[in-house]
Amino acid sequence: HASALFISDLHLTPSMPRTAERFFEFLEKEARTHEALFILGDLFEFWVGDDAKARSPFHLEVAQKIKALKQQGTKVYFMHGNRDFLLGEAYAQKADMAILRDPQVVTIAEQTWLLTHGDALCTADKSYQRFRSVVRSRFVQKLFLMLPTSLRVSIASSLRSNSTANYHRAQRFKPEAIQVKGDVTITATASLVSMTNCQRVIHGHTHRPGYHEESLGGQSWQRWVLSDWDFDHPETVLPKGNALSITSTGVKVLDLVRS
Ligand code: OKV
Ligand code: MN
Repeated sequence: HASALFISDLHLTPSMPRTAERFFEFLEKEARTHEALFILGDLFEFWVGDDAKARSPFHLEVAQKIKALKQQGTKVYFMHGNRDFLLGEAYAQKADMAILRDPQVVTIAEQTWLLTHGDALCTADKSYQRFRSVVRSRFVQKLFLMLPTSLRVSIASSLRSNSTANYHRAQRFKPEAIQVKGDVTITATASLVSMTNCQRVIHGHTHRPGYHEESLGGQSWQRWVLSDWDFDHPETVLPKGNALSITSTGVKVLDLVRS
């Protein structure tokens, strides 16, 4: 592609209508001017199977709006995040988007870019990586999808409330400098860079938007981190959300709050 946009971590749910509205506006404005849109995971806050969402008007609307962008000429790619990893071909077809493997190397404006959601790089968080290897195993996913929808929904909500409680316990009283468990590690990034031979990395997941020039051993790379989106809680958190734009003229971060 000659130009592309990258976003991640919108965490869409029907209970966050303003974030969804900003996404729809983004699809009609910013995304239209690029050849491709890459959604690098956690488009949705949770996902327990395409069948469970088939009758939800919210998820149908999101699919229709993404499909409309494709019909305007922008290709849409989706990579799974740690929350919506069960999003399957049925929903992807409704939205007319192609599912990408994590990691994936793509060529944009004559340069190669390494795309990943980012959770697999958070190797300091051993308990998360244990959880990940269980729920992302093919076999476990197959079994989970055989359960009745109502049971899947209740397993999911108890896992989520558990994880929120653990998070708050772990983060309590800790200065920001030592909250490192939730960030990607240099060693995991270095091994991905060397495995793929690609020195420009784009990911989300950590909710720590930024740009980093890093190196380890003889290797160096550049790393762009996408922001999470939140336009629903203006009283407690400032609205946030960004997109990375790559065109023949360069790389630009679009602040979706100020535009
Ligand atoms: C996604 C996360 C909930 C983190 C469960 C097997 C199991 C799949 C699942 C259930 C949960 C996804 C699919 C969700 C991510 C959480 C809590 C923390 C840190 C099984 C296969 F357990 F039964 F074996 N799930 N959902 N978390 O609600 O979307 O990523 S989820
Ligand atoms: Mn994530």
